[in-house]
Amino acid sequence: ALAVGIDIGGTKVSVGVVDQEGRVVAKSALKTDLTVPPGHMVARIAESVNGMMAEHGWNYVDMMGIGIGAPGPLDPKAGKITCPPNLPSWKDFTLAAELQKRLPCDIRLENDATAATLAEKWLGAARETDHFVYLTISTGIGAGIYLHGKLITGATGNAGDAGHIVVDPAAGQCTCGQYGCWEQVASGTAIARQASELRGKPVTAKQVFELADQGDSEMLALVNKVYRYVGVGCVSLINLLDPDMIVIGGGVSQVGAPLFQAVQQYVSRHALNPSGRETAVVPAVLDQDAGLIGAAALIHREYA
Ligand code: ADP
Ligand code: BMX
Ligand code: ZN
Repeated sequence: ALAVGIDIGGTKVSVGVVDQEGRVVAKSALKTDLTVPPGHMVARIAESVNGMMAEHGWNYVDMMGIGIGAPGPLDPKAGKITCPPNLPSWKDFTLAAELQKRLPCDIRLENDATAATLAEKWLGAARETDHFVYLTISTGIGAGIYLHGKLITGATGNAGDAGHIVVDPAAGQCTCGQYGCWEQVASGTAIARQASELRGKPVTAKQVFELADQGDSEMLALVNKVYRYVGVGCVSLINLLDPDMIVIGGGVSQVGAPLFQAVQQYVSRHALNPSGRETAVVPAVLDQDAGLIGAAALIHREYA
């Protein structure tokens, strides 16, 4: 049996078909275009899904459903994005209903990081643990919380919006209105913004890490500051939730070993350590597909 997974982010949308074992059997990507109304993005997404199905000779009878992971805040029951600070034009957008008009199949919606959490538990780094936090460092920062063998989604389905915990009140204002949110200082967007300010011209997050690697001292200082901020946020999550493991995915996690070493070291030094707790900080095994497989897992897996 197959399911469609749709992972909507602030930068890109991944669309794919995933089988019952979690294998991605078809996949394509779109750029998130904030200059067009969300209805246009939905049309592009539907076109991509329908194109993929036609190409493989699948029809909707073959599909158990469509799972969507999207940035929040959102209303999973109503299938609606409510007031996303990073997708301002998507305010009160009835995403599931709009997609339903074009894709005749059951649709489930959850936060993108929440969906990716399911995938890492199912097939990824957290298979063996019942207590972990999944973190995406991407356009923003999002988290999913899995404790006592259960996904924790909260009263409205929005638990884990960790990008908006404050790590430095002296830092600038976040899209949510607070000052010094985690994603305001350590997301991919924040890394690019800080570097661009320093250089007086556009610099991407990927370039920041490349320049730092080549010995650029200004970019190296920025990278180290970002690693420390990632560590600071992880320590707060560990002290609050007592997970065995923090799994990190999202575009920025592609930096790899230097990020994981720096954050692990910060966590080992600073997280409270009752009865020998040592929380591992590890990469998402499903890497850049965690969100996509997680979206499909909303259909394939029991989670609520
Ligand atoms: P989305 O937020 O749409 O889910 P991604 O998970 O790809 O998308 O995250 C996008 C962010 O990741 C952007 O800020 C981008 O600059 C950054 N990014 C992408 N590739 C890399 C890389 N190789 N190294 C560091 N940052 C990266
Ligand atoms: C933001 C928030 C979260 C989301 C996280 C990662 C918005 C639009 N979304 O903190 O709900 O999980 O970003 O989203 O404010 P991504 O687009 O970076 O993958
Ligand atoms: Zn914020």
